[in-house]
Amino acid sequence: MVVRDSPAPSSAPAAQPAPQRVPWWLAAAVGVAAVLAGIGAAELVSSFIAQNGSPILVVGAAVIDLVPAWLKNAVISVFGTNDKAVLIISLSLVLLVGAGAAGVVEERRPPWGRILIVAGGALGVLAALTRASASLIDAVPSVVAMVVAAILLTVLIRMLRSTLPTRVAPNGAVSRRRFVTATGATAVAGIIGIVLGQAISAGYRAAAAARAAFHLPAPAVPAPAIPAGASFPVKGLSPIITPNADFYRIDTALQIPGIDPSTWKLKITGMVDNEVELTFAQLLALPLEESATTLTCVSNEVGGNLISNAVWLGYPIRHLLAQAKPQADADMVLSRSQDGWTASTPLEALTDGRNAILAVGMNGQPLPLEHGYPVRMVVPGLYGYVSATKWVVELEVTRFDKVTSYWTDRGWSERGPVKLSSRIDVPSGGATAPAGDVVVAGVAWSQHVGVSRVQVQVDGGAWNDATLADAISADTWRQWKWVWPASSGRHTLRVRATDANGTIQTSKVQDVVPDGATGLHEISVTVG
Ligand SMILES: Nc1nc2c(c(=O)[nH]1)N[C@H]1C(S)=C(S)[C@@H](COP(=O)(O)O)O[C@H]1N2
Ligand SMILES: [Mo]
Repeated sequence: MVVRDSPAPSSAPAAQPAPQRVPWWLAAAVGVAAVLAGIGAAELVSSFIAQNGSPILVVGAAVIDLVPAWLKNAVISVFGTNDKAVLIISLSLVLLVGAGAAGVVEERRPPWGRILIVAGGALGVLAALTRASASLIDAVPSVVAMVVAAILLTVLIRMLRSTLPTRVAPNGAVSRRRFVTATGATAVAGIIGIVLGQAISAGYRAAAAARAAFHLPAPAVPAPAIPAGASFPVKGLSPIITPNADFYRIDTALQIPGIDPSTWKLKITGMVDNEVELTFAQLLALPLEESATTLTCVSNEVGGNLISNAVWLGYPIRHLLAQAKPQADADMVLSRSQDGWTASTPLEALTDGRNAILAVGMNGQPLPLEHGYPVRMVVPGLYGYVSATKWVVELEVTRFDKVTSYWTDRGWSERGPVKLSSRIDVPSGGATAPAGDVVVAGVAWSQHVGVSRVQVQVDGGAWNDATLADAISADTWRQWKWVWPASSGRHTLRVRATDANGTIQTSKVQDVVPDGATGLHEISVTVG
């Protein structure tokens, strides 16, 4: 067999330009522009929904945690208090070099540039999720950065290739100018996003720093010890005190208000003889009291989890109102938060001796930012929308027939006393259990009235009395449990509570609108 060279093409295209390569620095510029845009998008997203998830800051924080002590000390001894700036600049350089590399690699060997970007995004996700008290949402900005950067990288590299001359388009399918404009615009948009995102989050970050440096004063009146018998050791049962990180959160704040406690003030205005003004320092100097109160959202469905219990530290609002001297015909207090949200609370609920407080502490911690730092209201017995104003800055004493509040303007009831209710926590709905004794347990509440009895019903049969855990007070929920001699098959469990006045929880089903849901919580369990 004879091996020969392939024959020369008989008719070589005459005007075929020599194949050209894209200059590496243009591909690198695309990488940088795409990554800047990704980070810009992420910083914007972070400033609205996940302030603790800014990719720059989470990666920076992770690096601080990871660098060995000797290196940290060396940096501090050379750069002093500029160490954070050195860190951010070094990280930015690494990021830009990596971004440039991603551009070059994507142009030469797609999809490896995109893979590099995904790997970078994964590092951001990892850094975000391994922070202390991280939540899943903190990963969102890094995912946004990764997706935006990968898409723009693909698009811009394709555009860059199309600027090369071909036989059909000797000057390239896309003009150089269009490519340069697109890449430049991408980079500029990214930089604007980063600057804007940082600016929007600045207040939040300052408040977070102030909170971190703040030590709660000791209570003048400590909460009575939680009775040992207030908790049943049942797995899956809601803990009697909800840890701050698990406490439900409801508000209209697109961005958590970042309040500087040194400029915070509470004003008591409106139908009062004496307007009162109180600074944070003045509030902290008052004899603060601790009390456990269970907060509930009016939007809590039967069996829902928009309810949590905490030990709050604060100052009774009735004392401040006594100083302000409400006029005789006033019947409501319109509390206003720093971001303009309002709640209308019956004046009586703030003066009748219950533990209605201006809270500064939650379970031994300063109020978390999302729960109202530096100061919020906590009023036992009323749903949050008419009482629990977070980031509170003003109490306007007024009348129900003169003004309305944020949610009452939107179809919710003027009055919002918490309704007697109960919930089954274990077994969880749809669970399977072995036949025999099955522990059924949950919580029941009727804040400011108290719960006196809880009963469980199987398949519509007789009501069985559950054992009640000790009450902390009438203002908190109460655990209950019942041992169910379960037989094989599919069963329905229902729970109902009775309040301290002897009123039995109604089985009548009502939606959450306009003043809270009613009905009995029911689950089905397969025993077998
Ligand atoms: N400033 C402000 N305070 C607010 C709200 C709000 O939207 N803005 N929502 C209220 C509602 S509806 C409830 S149920 C409680 C929830 O408090 P939490 O998020 O600390 O659980 O806060 C109340 N305080
Ligand atoms: Mo609520």
